[in-house]
Amino acid sequence: MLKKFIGCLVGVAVGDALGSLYEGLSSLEFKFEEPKFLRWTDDAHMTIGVAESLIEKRGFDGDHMARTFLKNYEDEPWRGYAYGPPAIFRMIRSGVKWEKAAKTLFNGEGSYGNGGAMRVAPIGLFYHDNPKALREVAEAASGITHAHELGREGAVMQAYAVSLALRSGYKSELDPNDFLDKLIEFTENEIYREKLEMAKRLLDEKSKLRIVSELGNGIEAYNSVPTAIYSSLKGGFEESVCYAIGLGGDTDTIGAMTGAISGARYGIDAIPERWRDKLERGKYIEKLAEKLFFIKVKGE
Ligand code: R7I
Ligand code: MG
Ligand code: MG
Repeated sequence: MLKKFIGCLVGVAVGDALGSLYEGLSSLEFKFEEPKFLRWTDDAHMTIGVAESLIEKRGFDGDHMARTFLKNYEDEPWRGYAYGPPAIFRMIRSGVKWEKAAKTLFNGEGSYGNGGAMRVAPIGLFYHDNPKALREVAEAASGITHAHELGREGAVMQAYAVSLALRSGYKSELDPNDFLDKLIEFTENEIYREKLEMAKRLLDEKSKLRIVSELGNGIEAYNSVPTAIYSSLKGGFEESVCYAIGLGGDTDTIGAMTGAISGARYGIDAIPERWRDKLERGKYIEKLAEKLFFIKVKGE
């Protein structure tokens, strides 16, 4: 279990860093090259914020998590944040309540970008044994920046996928059909249900273009979370993350979310050493995963 916690958070950072080298390419242009150094972006940066806040507060505290995001962003604003989160951080900095800020974006509907889902892995780990709490906390934590139902549901689906992957091989192996069925059962949104049902039908599909056209590879949560869930079924850690990045589009985020699920499924030993050795702040990320594990599982 400890190795799976560590694999999950390191998986986010490795997937993000590898994917960030190919952002915006189409799946046809992809040719993988070994990087010299793995520097991650906002996806891992915000995942670190979620983990730091869960650890410090021994669970979810929205006000504290919002302030942690703000602090991390102000320390390193150059990490490739999109439009929404920095706009919200500025509002919070100027005194707007964190519960209100996200609802003012995109004509008052809130964002359906994948920023809530890309950072949710620590919540999937921490609430892995309580699906009801997992849903509530994933919704509330993504709601700090992503108020739109499709943004929040993307975070719930990604967190639940992480929790299922974490529990696999512990009580049972992970069967792809069964894994997707559990996610379909858990979702409360028709768009995610349809995408996950499509993912089931495409389990043996060879064409990446078909996967991109049916599941998507974009910045919207519903065009990237089902794609990452699907990609995590494409082999071991390395195969699934390379598959995800090879789809093109929002590669850092789809890579990060695939890395979270596959890392939770296979554990840290399955992540190639040549990537772990080059990972920016790798030891710190491992330490966060350990702390999360000891608080959760050992009550320390
Ligand atoms: O979701 P978010 O944090 O972006 C995450 C992405 C990842 O790929 C990261 O790696 C990083 O590169 O950014 O940021 P948001 O600004 O909330 O959402 C992303 C984009 O989705 C927005 O800038 C919009 O283009 C689009 N978007 C919407 N467009 C119209 N209406 C999100 N919500 C809406 C909407 O309601
Ligand atoms: Mg990014
Ligand atoms: Mg991205």
